[in-house]
Amino acid sequence: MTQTLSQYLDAAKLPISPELNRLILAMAASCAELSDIIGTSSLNNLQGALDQENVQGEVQKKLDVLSNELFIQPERWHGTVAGIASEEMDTLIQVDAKGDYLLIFDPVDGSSNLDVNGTVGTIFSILDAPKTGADLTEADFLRPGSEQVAGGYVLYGPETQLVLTFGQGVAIFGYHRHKNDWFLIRDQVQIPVSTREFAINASNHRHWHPPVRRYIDECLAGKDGVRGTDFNMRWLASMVGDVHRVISRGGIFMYPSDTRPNVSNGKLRVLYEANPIAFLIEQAGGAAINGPDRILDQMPGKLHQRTSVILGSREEVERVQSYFREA
Ligand code: AHM
Ligand code: MG
Repeated sequence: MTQTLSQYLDAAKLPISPELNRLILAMAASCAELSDIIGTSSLNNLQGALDQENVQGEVQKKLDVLSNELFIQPERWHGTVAGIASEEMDTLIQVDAKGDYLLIFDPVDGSSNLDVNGTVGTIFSILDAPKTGADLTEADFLRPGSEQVAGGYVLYGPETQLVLTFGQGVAIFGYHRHKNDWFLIRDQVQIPVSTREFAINASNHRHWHPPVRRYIDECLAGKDGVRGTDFNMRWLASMVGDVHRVISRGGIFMYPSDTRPNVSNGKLRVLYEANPIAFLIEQAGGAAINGPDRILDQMPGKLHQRTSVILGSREEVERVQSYFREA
């Protein structure tokens, strides 16, 4: 077998502190635990919804809550984490005043897939904690995605994989259950610059803004339209799954804002989903925008802020961006 995650993190080329190294290993170990829980969830009666909603008014699944409880256990982080913000919690929690980092996550993304045994994932983002010694506030988490020190996701698919960046390229690791360890699968992953594959929830077509409609209609017209070539479509309703396909073989993924009142700022969240995924996509040579602008330049206004998301193979993302700028 190739390099383990731990060996990869120890390699001198990475600009990471011993604390960040420990934090990433703790995150990988926590996700391996969650992978086992998800992998036996029907057998253990952990499928289905709870009779409660999260702060964003979304019905919570049993596994949304259980996974969140798993990740917020302070002893997991060995003193490396000062505070946590999660998609499943109303507000931040303080963990360890001496911790160097802020940890932000969506514990189970794509949780509508749980009941059909479809792909889900954990998405995480890491920021430097403020060094003031004062209690953390929401404002400490409200920083542009370009300031992330690490970002990644774990995909619970046929194989459990960790996709990780520290701002020096993207590496993919596979979890080997019997060896209880993570092994490097690919390093310096690059997304093909061009693609003929798009991912969007097409049932929202009538709600889309004109630049999105123009782009997708041109793809659908295929050989007979202005693009002069046929496109393929995929949609898993699991951002991690759809993004993993884009990272693996190229493509464009879109969850744009639209005219529905609850999607006027998009559906996906800046801190838990858009920022870490945009960080990975850019590090793999792709592009990630909210329409006219780069996702990583956005200054979030609140913890649960949403954003429009368009990302993937550079040529297609730039084409959509030009449609937004023309509009
Ligand atoms: P979640 O964090 O509540 O699971 O919502 C995010 C998910 C993404 O994984 C996915 O891309 C999107 O919601 C699917 O939404 P839709 O059901 O509208 O197609
Ligand atoms: Mg999510």
